[in-house]
Amino acid sequence: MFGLMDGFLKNDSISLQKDILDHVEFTVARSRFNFDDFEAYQALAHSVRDRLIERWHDTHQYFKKKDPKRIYFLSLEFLMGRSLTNSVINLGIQDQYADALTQLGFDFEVLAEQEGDAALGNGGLARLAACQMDSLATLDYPAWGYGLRYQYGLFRQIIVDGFQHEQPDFWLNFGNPWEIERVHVSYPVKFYGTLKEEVLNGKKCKIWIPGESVEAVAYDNPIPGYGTRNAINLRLWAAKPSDQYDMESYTTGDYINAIVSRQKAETISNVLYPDDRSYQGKELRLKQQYFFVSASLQDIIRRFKDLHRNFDEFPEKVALQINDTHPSISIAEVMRMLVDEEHLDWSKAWDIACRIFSVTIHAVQPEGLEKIPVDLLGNVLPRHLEIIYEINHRLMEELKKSFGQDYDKLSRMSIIEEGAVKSIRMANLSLACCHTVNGVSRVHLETLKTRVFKDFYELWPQKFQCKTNGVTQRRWIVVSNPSLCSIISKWLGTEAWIRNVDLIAGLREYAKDPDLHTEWKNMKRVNKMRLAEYIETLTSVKVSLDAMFDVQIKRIHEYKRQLLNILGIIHRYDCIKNMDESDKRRVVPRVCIIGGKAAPGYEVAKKIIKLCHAVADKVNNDPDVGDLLKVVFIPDYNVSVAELVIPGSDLSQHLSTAGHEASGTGCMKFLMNGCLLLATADGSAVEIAEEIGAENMFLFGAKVDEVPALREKGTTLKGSLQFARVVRMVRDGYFGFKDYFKSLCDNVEDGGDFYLLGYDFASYLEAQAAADRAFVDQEKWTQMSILSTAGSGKFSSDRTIEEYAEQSWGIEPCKCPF
Ligand code: 26Q
Repeated sequence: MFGLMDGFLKNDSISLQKDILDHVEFTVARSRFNFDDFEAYQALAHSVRDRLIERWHDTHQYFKKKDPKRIYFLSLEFLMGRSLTNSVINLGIQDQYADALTQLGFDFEVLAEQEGDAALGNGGLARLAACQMDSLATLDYPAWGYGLRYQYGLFRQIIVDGFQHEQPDFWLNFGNPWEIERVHVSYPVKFYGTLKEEVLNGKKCKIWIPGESVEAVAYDNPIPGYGTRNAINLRLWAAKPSDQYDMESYTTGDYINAIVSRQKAETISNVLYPDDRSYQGKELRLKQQYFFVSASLQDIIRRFKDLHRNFDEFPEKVALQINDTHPSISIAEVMRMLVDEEHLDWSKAWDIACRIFSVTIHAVQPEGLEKIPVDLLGNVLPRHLEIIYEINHRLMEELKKSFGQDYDKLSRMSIIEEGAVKSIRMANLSLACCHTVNGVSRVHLETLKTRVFKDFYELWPQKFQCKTNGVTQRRWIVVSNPSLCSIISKWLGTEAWIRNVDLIAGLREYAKDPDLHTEWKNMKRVNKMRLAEYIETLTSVKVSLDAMFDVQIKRIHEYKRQLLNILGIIHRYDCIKNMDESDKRRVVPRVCIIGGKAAPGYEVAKKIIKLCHAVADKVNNDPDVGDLLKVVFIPDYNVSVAELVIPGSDLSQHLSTAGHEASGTGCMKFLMNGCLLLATADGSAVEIAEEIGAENMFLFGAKVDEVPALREKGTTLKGSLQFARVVRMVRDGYFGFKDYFKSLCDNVEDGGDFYLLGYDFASYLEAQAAADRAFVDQEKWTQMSILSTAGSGKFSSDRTIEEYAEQSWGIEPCKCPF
């Protein structure tokens, strides 16, 4: 057992140097006298990986010994970004590594830039999963993450002539030092086939005879906690051809075709689906969902059976969290495993399923909830379809007891949706089974209760819980804004806030302190300088550091209203054009930064990106405007771009039409970094206003409960004259591409303006004007900025995870003692 107690590897800077050089020579296979930055990064990453593995082994051995109830977090997406800096910080050996590298003639930060992003997710939901893994590890919870190891992550966005193009993300091409391939941890996953009726122990039952088997191979990704030795596991499954399958084809001599068809198995984990609801009902998507769910559940049940025989104990040892309805086929799979394989009674199995599952919904609109056509499910997973029918039959019987013959209600609550395409409502399946249904902000939960799942809420009010999202301060302050991190620790006199973020409220006391103001402004300026350099390298636009850096970075979507932002920019431009020189002197200079990806099939979103470029072209090249206004589109927005942009922002925009953003988590990252928010009263912004005081942000626009009535009024609602004027400029071809932009203009005028841009425009401009006025008074601005950071404590994923642990999962920390 040598090394177990103290850790086998040494962490002083001399040992680290030796270790890095060994990895250069033996892992990367380069001469230790001649290697470049990328090779140095690889060697460094392997040296960090060794240390991660050490803790991860200890943690899992300890979990095994203690056998606590574990939480299994199932998600089709994890947006981890880069791992290097985060790992060395969480391991607590950042300074030692920095020293070791300096002595080898390298710079830690330069090497960190060599790493590509792990982008196995689309946006909010996926980054939330990553933040929650960090919190689970840091808070010592016995947790596992399960997902898919896509070979291609989210597409790379390139911009050609202002238009978005998509390119594949070959993220594994140069190897991935952060994962451990586990060829011996693999499970067969079955698809297709037929059902056969048989009599077993005098009972009629259905036997599934699958038609295809694909092997799921585990890739483990250690997730280190901060300030603890615990490192938990994110297990991602890759599809490999199964050896059990198709031996027949070899013996029949069709060797070449047999090999080719084997290779097809791998397509299951090939590519991440971009978030586009029009992809619903696709066979490959369903196969991805079932593939990772089936492998994960086999793994979980195997682990349970290592120590237990009786499934009565299962709910005491296992909690399953499903991240949106994407993994909800797991409910049918648990039933299949318990009934068909473990031979439990249906009612016993259902009781177990109801005690282990909880779900978090991230959608607001009923249209955002997944449906799977019955024909598709029946073909790919015939036994699961039958199980879902049985669950539904029993649900309907139960509902009849409460609602009698109210067939409208019964059909709304049914798991089966009748209609042109008969479908399975995955959300209703989740609601029928899960003991807890979580919303991601207070307003979101309210919408779920009163609109989306009204019937279910009336029946089972106790299931509905609010778990307002949070993000991890480790990634979003400590890793991405080290200067702010030092300032906070210095003024609080402790680093304890990194694990206990409530302490950050202590900064309020110094919100007016001139010395803190000086340090705060310097920090912001240095971060802005870094961002300005990045902007210039990428777009050749030079920006002034005295300007307000005004940022909107997130997925491009109509409801997020990047178009409102651009129309606001056009208004600002129009005003500047009509000013004389003395008026111009009073203008607060702005750099308007927009970034984000549009789903490849989402035409409107792609037009918005083009409009942004068209406006930027005009504005940035207009000598009348100069430094008063610059417009920048940052291409290929991802986690590491966010880490650079957020610390360098003054103002950030969150413009969703009220009632459309379930929570929003970007705003929390800006808040922590002391950027002021300009936002609608939507999602988590409502709770942010409560924490920091509405007077410290710029709120505008229609409220959640006003929106339906405003929509009723439809086209009779006209926007202001100012709105008409800016839309007219686009219509008239002031920015070119007149025909191409016509439909964007139609949507917000004749088309009914579903997202209420016209209605909110005047109030938006007022909020923008208020931001300008505040920026002029730099002392006031800095004070608001400090109060934003100081009020961000609630929005840590540590708080969210503690709420989940106590209120949904019933788990306790399990801290590795050595
Ligand atoms: C669905 C079907 C087929 C293919 C893809 C999808 C798909 C994929 C991803 C549908 C939705 C998503 C992602 C949704 C998402 O990110 N939602 C966001 O979740 C955040 C975390 O809770 C919230 O803060 C955001 O408000 C919410 O939009």
